[in-house]
Amino acid sequence: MTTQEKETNAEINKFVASIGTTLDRFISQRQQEFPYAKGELSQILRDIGLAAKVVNKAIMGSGLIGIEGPAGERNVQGEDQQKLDVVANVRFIRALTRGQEVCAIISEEDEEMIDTDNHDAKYIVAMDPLDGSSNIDANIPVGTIFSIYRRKSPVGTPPTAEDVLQKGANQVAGGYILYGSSMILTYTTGYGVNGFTYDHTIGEFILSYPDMKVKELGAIFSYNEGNYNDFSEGTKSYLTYCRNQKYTARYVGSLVADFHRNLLKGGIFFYPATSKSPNGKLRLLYECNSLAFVIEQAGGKATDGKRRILDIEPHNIHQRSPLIIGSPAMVDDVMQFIKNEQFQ
Ligand code: AHM
Ligand code: MG
Repeated sequence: MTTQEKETNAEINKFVASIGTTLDRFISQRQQEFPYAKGELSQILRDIGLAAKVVNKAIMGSGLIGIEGPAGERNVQGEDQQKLDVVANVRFIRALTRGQEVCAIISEEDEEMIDTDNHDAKYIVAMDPLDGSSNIDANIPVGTIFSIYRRKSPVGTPPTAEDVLQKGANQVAGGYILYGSSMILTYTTGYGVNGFTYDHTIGEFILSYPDMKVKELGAIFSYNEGNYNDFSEGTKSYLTYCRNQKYTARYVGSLVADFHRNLLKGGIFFYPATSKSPNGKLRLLYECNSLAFVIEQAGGKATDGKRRILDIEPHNIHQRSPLIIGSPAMVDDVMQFIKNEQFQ
């Protein structure tokens, strides 16, 4: 082969190289993991992927088209709603409703359960459509967090409170999307954790983190230092231990970003109870449970300080919970420091 022919072949090879496994193909290949599902769960994951692409586009263009900043409303938590919170909420609700496989949605942005009118659908979605949105104006990564459950009430009837108030251990899928320097979708259906990076040139999520596992012991600790004076004595002692171990402190303030980094590198994230937030700040149904399912599937642990997060029986769709989550040996260490404390 002449040098010129070799160069031509190399050029062609660049264009015919495999693009990898797309999210769609991956979901189809894993269909056999859902014995009762006839493709409905796969459709929901595809709908979430579609909404994520649309939200990503809005985030990328937000500075240009003027949708950064507050929407002038407060959500059910009494927090300022950012315009992009509203955009993300509408996009995910629309995609899930039109996909027709979800009978009810609970969202951080909506006080009540949303009945999608798809009463023949078998599934429920709990979501925080745009987590960490107070960071959006500063161009700092934000995320979406989701959990999928099977309904308890009979198919063909309107969804009920019993359908949406299920403990995290009942999840059939959980995951998150990180809108960062690239967009990443990570999810589990209870058969390991897989992460997909969005290739915007072809409009597809490509498998980039197969079968993710968190390190047994990491060296990153993540918490809001401003809350330090409110922490329990055991928590403070654990932080002293982290400093003595020369761990690295990292805190973005976007849960998805902090969680994703610690999942990849090994570490612990905690948002304990404080005097301002006596039950912690984060929401059990659409923040703690989804990430607890992911971390357990990756070999890690998640607790509220006393109980496994996934075992907590919810009584309110917007219930908050303290969260300690990450590398298993680090979660065990925290538990040693706080084990004799009165639980709030
Ligand atoms: P949000 O859902 O209203 O965005 O709030 C949740 C966010 C998390 O992403 C993050 O871990 C936490 O709030 C940060 O809280 P704080 O600013 O108190 O440290
Ligand atoms: Mg939010």
